[in-house]
Amino acid sequence: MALQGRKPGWLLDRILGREPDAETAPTPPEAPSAPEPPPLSPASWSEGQPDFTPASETEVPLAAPPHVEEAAPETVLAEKPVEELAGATLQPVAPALPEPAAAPAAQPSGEGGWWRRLTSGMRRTSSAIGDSVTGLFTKRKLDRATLDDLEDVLITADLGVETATRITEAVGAGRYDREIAPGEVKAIMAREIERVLDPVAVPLAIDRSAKPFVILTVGVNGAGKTTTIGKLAAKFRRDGLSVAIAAGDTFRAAAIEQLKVWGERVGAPVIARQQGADASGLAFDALEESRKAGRDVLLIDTAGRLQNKAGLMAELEKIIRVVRKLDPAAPHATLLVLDATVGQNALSQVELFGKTAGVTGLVMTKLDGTARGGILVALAAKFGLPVHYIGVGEGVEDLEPFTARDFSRAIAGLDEAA
Ligand SMILES: Nc1nc2c(ncn2[C@@H]2O[C@H](COP(=O)(O)OP(=O)(O)OP(=O)(O)O)[C@@H](O)[C@H]2O)c(=O)[nH]1
Ligand SMILES: [Mg+2]
Repeated sequence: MALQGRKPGWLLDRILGREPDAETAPTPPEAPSAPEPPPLSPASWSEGQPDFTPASETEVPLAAPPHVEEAAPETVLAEKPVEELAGATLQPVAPALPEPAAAPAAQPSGEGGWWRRLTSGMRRTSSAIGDSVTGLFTKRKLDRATLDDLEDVLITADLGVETATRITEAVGAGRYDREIAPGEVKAIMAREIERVLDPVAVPLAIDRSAKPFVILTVGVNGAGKTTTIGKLAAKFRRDGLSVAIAAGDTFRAAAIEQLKVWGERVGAPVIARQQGADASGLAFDALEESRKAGRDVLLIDTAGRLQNKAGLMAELEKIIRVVRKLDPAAPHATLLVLDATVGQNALSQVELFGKTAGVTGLVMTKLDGTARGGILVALAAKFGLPVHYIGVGEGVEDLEPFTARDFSRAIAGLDEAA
């Protein structure tokens, strides 16, 4: 998978906490080719039609807006039936944006901050497997018992039975009664995992002719949808795309505010209604408005919902139905945002969101803070859905295109992307 301006192994370096060197460090993204419009003018928000002029790219911050926990949408829905709230008028984004709470600065190195959390976080996944392998295979001849232990380690690490068996068989093939170095086992493991991940490591391709290319994000509460939208909007802006964001999580006022902060920071207009408005109506208006404005991309946020709550899942279907009235091809991408820390529950999330929302691809977040990164392998083996990005921190830069090779080697506990 091609990564713009990045050498092989840079992500592995980052995941494993190594200082990026001249060979592997990511190069800064190229500036958009189109000339930058003037910065967002707060005055424009108070006029009838807000001027959604993007801010300068250099103003993109490295800290994340806060996530404010509030009542789950289900509770709010019970208080305010959606029908009563439909037809609310479109609200321009208010100019006064709350100051975000102090968030970790995105620095490529140094003490503390996200870099250290990322390192120790992803290490939990790699050492859960890598350390066990080292323990199992150091100065020991290969026999059935060792292979059974290896299989147990891999299953416990959320890789899934199928892949665990496949790896165990590959390690055992022709090596019984021989000593095998832990490094050799890890290399076989990485190779087998890469085989599983390779078909799903598919970049999210934006069709610029769609105008806008509509991306719907779905997922359970707290998975990282809103944060991922902010990170994606920043990425697209850096690629020179004109981006709008629809604040489709209309259940919580804090959710709308959170998105507005992101929009302001990344230079993307946020189309919002007041709390409690009908999400599908908002999505329709946002698409219409983005189309008129000639936007390249429209990112639609949605409220978090449990995959087994039929009423809330039906609301997602409604959003999709309604945007299709304007553009039968929309949403062009439906991204399921998955929190890696939930482990096995991710399987049911993919299954149920897949059925209801027609998920076209996955983004896995919070890989920086869990030992359960192996679940991505189980998901790839079971569903084969494209994995577009991984979230490795809360900052705007902490979203990486998913690459099978680096991820496989990190999981296997190898520290070289050779
Ligand atoms: N460490 C880490 N934190 C993340 C990542 N992505 C998101 N978060 C954090 O996870 C929390 C929830 O993120 P949100 O983006 O608000 O999640 P959401 O899915 O929009 O949540 P709801 O709107 O409640 O459904 C926030 O504190 C984010 O900063 C990630 O990749 N790594
Ligand atoms: Mg949200």
